[in-house]
Amino acid sequence: MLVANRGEIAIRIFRTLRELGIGSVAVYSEADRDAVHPRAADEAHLIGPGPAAESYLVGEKILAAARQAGAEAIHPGYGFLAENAAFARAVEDAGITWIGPPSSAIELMGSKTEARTAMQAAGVPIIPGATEPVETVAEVLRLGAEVGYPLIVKAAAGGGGKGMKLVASPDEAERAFESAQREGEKYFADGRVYVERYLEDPRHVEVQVLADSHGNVIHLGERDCTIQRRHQKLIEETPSPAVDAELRARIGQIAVDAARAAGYRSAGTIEGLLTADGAYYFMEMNTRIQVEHTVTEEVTGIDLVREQVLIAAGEPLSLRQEDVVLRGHAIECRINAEDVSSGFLPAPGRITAYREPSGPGVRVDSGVVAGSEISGLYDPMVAKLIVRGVDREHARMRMLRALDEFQIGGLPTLLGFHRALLSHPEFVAGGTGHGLVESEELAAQAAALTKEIVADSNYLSNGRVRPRATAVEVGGRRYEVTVLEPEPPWVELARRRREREASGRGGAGSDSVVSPMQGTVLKVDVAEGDEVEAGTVICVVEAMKMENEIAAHRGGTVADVSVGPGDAVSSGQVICRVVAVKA
Ligand code: MV4
Repeated sequence: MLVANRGEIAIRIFRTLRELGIGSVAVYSEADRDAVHPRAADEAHLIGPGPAAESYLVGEKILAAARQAGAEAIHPGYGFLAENAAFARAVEDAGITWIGPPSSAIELMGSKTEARTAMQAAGVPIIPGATEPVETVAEVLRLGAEVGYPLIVKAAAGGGGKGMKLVASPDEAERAFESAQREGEKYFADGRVYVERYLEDPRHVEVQVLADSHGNVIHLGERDCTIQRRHQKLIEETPSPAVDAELRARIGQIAVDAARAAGYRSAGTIEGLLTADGAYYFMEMNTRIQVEHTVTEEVTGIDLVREQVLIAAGEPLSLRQEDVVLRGHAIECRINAEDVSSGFLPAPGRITAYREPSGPGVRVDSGVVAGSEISGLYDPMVAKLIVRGVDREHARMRMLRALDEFQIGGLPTLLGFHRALLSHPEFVAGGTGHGLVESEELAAQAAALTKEIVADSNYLSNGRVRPRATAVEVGGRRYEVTVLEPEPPWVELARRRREREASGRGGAGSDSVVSPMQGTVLKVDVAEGDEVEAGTVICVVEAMKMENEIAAHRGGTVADVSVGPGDAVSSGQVICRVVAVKA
């Protein structure tokens, strides 16, 4: 199976393919030659030449790589070609299995107005407003009179918030209408727009669905993605703090009805708005695996990518609705390389230090290592940090712990921002956080909680430190201190050479006794000048809680004992010499 994507999601998919025993094919752009994802697949194909920014978007080149690799299927991941109906059709026409929904469902959901029409016909509640594109300002005004203000004008080809304009009162209709048209034209090459009633302070609640080719459709509960910045999700959680079992069953049924009406197959997401009074409206359907699918996996125990693959292979769903059990609470933080202090500007660059958190309930989906370059060509997401806990508060505290463990040096990230956000009373209370993400207060908190990870060789090299005595003055008082500074790489090389020479490897008749392992000397049984035989115990070294006797390798006189009880010894380190007694 070829994965037409990069970074963390490509690696995420390769993992499942390995578990399924399916061979994997990566594609990579020239900019991604040193990236991790090509190394994570069984084989990798360069897509080029051409602008690297576009590589993963050129369907022809992806198909050529698939033919060259003999791939039988293509998984698109998210973004790039994932919701391109023409590409999905081209894949199927090439006799290659598309790991995703039918192209007809992608097409239907790609048009927000056609989707609204189809959903309304299926009895799925839609946000009050137009189901056809609105062609004149007069029509906007007529809808305003009908459903009331405020209104919102949205691009018909849009989604994810691009080309959205608020109309607070009739006098704003013309500007909003024209501006939304221009943005639709600019972003989607489609200037058609439509109008909805604007809902105040809603929650973004989306429902995960799975549909197989045998007519089975189930839902896996909801995700709450209310906390966003400029329509970019920053944090997602499940269950939603605003959804109880009864509401879950209701919105779950709405999502299943929506998927059925779309003739859906594969994993998909119904995005909806939930108002404070409990009304739930269909907003759009994402016909792909989403970034935040992980939180659903954590509480259901279901591998959504595995389900996608099995569904595409014609298998029935691995479980029925009544078998779905939601356990605990999961939260995902998107760790982007962005600078909060400059208004979340992407901050591409090289990661000089990198250590991921782990431990109970922690999952990191990432596509980088120390030394990786975050390119300005693609999304600046470095990693997704996902935690699960028994309940929301447990998951929240666990996330704070994991954020604290995460070390990323060399570029600014959202680690500090997320620590501030998760500590904020509004998040603790499970509120909608309207305006919070953009607030000065949170930016200041984020700055205070941002730890500078020095780009040192501790993480890039061997992690060894060496002591250096120095003096510091604190408040005018002098202290003699020992600082532990990262050992430069050449120290290790020099040590190895010394040890090689000392142990006399390559030189016959060596008289050195060396420690075969790294450990701590417990006792030394000989003194300089002692006569020993081959096999006499020289010392005892403790390693991994086991005592190891180090014996003389020949008979002779002990000389140059260089260790004592309590000393640390490294593997290959000389302990003493046994000088042969002259005949
Ligand atoms: C809306 C809305 C209010 N009324 N539509 C659409 C894309 C998504 N990123 C946010 N969208 C919204 N559509 C109507 N008719 C408010 C938003 C919205 C939002 C919704 C829930 C949670 C956070 C939000 C942040 C910005 C905008």
